[in-house]
Amino acid sequence: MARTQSKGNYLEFGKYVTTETPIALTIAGSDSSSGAGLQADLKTFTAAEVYGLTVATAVVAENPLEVRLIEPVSTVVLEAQLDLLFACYPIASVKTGMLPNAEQITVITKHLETWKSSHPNGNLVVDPIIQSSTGSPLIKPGALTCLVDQLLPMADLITPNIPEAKTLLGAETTDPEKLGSDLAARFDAAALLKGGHGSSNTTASDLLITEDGITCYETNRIPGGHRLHGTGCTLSAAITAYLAQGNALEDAVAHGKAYITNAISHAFHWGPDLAALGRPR
Ligand code: PXL
Repeated sequence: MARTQSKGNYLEFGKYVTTETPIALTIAGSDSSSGAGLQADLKTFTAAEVYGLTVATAVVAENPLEVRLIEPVSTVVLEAQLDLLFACYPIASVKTGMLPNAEQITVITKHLETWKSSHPNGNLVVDPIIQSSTGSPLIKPGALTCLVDQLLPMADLITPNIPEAKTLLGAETTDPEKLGSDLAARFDAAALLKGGHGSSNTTASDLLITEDGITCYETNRIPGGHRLHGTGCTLSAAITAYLAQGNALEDAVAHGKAYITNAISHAFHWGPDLAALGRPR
């Protein structure tokens, strides 16, 4: 039967977006295969019942086997998206993902400074994406200093994996506790060291370092989970959404960890050559 009266916009599964629905923004690249990037973020926001906004930084033509082509958007296109969204939505949380070059980082930092000055309780989650899981660089090497000098000092939460943390700090150590503490101290932010690509075969642990101490979030490693791309983006997006819902950081990370663990256990699985698609049986 046709619906005659609309109460608002559909979020998902018949739930309506109301004026109470928290709003989160992702500033990220478009992943054509939707495992990572702004598609992963938007799906995650929606699943967490947060209204998601997207600012695209680049179009990435990829599938789980390869990144074929990356086209960053111009700063004019970037700025228009940021202007329009910040002008009319009460954004509770912002997540940044793939930021391909220094010019973009400067524009984004300027907009986030203005947003933060009018939203002192707003949460900024910076996921410092450096390369795809297939090894393609997603940020120009020269732009890393810009990320470190301009954007990271504004972050409330930084969510690197171990290689990203090492690069940002120019560190040799792979000790997650040391990397997390050094990042938190350097940028006066909380740091979540994502261990999804870590060395243990049996557990997947993420370490949250805040000024209150260290919390370890550990789950059993799901076989094949390390072969999925976008798990890091999805975890950071889930935390961003749960922060927008008003959760304290420790709770947002715990809910985010539960979300990604469930998502991995229901994801497509790949054959040994990464060619065969199929659902886990
Ligand atoms: O998973 C990292 C990542 C982030 N953002 C975009 C990507 C990828 C991986 O390929 O394409 C847009």
